[in-house]
Amino acid sequence: MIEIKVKNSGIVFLQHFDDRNDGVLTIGESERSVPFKIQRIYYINNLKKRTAVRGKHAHKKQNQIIFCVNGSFVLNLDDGSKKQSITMNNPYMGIKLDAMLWHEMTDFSPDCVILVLADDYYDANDYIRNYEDFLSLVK
Ligand code: T46
Repeated sequence: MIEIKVKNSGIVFLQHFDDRNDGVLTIGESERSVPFKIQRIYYINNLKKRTAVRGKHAHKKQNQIIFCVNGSFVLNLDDGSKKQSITMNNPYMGIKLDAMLWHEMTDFSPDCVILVLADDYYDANDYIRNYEDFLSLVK
């Protein structure tokens, strides 16, 4: 069981039904198992290079939950004081990326599929992409 050590994060588990050889059905409900109203979803696939790096930013206001629905990757979290790396390989477990949490995704398996649920529409101004700016804002 993973213990979240950084601030502005947490774990969400999704209910799922295992039909054995017929597959697994997984459910997330807005404002129920997903602790906000879902305004946007996006997914990332075709991660051909294990050495790819994604993320490297924090959000000013937006809250999200990130899942690895297939394969694996490493989620690197940094709240400005503590850092934590989580191997994402459980499709039923989401990690909360609340506002003001620096996150980077690395070490992608070729079959990795990432799903993200967000509580707002895309807004380029919500991103903090400079790490020094993040450190001064998070204090
Ligand atoms: C995050 C991590 C986990 C849009 O136009 N609309 C969108 O909703 C998103 C998510 C992205 N974009 C555009 C912006 C960029 O031109 O897609 C391009 C790639 O986005 P970015 O470089 O931000 O991708 P990642 O993987 O570094 O970050 C993404 C999310 O953007 C970010 O919010 O928290 O996944």
